[in-house]
Amino acid sequence: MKIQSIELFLVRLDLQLPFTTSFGTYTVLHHPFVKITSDENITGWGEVPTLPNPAYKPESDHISVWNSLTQFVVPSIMEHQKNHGWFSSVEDLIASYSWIKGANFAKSGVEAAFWDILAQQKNKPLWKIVGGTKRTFPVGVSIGGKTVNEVMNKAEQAVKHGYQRLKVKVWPGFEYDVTQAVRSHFPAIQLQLDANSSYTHENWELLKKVDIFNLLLIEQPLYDDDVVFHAQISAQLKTPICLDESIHSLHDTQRAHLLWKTFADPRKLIINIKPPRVSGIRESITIAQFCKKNGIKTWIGGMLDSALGKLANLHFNARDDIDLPGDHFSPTGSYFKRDALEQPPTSENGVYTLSNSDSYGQVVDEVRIRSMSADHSKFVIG
Ligand code: OSB
Ligand code: MG
Repeated sequence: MKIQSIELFLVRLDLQLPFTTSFGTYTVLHHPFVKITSDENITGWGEVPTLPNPAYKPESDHISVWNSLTQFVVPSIMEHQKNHGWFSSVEDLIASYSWIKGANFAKSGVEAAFWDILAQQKNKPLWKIVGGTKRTFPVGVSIGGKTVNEVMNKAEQAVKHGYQRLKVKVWPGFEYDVTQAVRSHFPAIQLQLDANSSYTHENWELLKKVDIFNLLLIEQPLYDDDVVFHAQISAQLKTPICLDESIHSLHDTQRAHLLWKTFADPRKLIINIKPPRVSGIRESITIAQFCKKNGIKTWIGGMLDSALGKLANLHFNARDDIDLPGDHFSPTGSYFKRDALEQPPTSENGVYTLSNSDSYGQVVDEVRIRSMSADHSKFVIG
């Protein structure tokens, strides 16, 4: 594929309801969108689901991602295009910027746009291009509320919409009452918790109190850069531990597997694969394959993505090495007052069915994206 131009848009997204995690409450997000135009005049789009600050992880905020894209990632791609004339594959694209350490979120945006073009060139839905086989699968929702009441309201809405899996945000001191309330109202629901790295050596044992609630998993209780201590505490909990923040690559996944084999039990390790956190779809495929081979369960987590990012994740979910329900949307539908696509993907009773149309299954309306953008940059070859 020959790349003619790469454009970046900084899309403003206003949340319908505030979203609270252990690291703060969000009301407005700015997501970098990448548009690649090929020499056949096919345009591919990718979203980077950033947060307003790096409280979740380093380089997950839109300011870092915009810098990485404009200063390093996009210039490296343009340089390769000038020197080599084309890109023979996704691997070739990745090789053009692999010298850059980190910047996974930024890299994932250009990779997503590239996959979108590949799917359009082949007139196939994205899920077939990324190796998917199942068109229909259950999805869940993530609930971030400041109080037990707020969480219960969102949980009730979600269950009314037919969702069968809930993920609830917790932090030290806000774990027992909220989990007990959700579990006693919905005894049969698939329930998981996400601590977003808010517990320490001093207080993680608070989680032993929620170990009795028949949970699917507890996500990232300890430090965002840790794998070792997570393996250590896994041996003392019945509930599987799921890693989010601390997994950036296949190598991190392999390290986690080795540690769980040594200190705990690999059946109690789950990986939340977020393509943007691991630099894109290509690395996500490798991780999913490794996990399947080694008995580690996986699922596709969201990052308050707009409809475009959610669609990318849903297409990836078609792979048979993805085991658990992924994050769909807010309990009531799109997270945003105005979404980046006209038709945010909806699920029927908590079950999603992928489209058979080309690529994402929906054409990106550039006029809409431009009208929602706070910034725009264009890079052209030649
Ligand atoms: O840890 O999974 C997380 C949102 C922002 C940052 C981190 C996380 C989340 C979510 C939202 O849980 C899930 C979703 O998009 O549906
Ligand atoms: Mg998480």
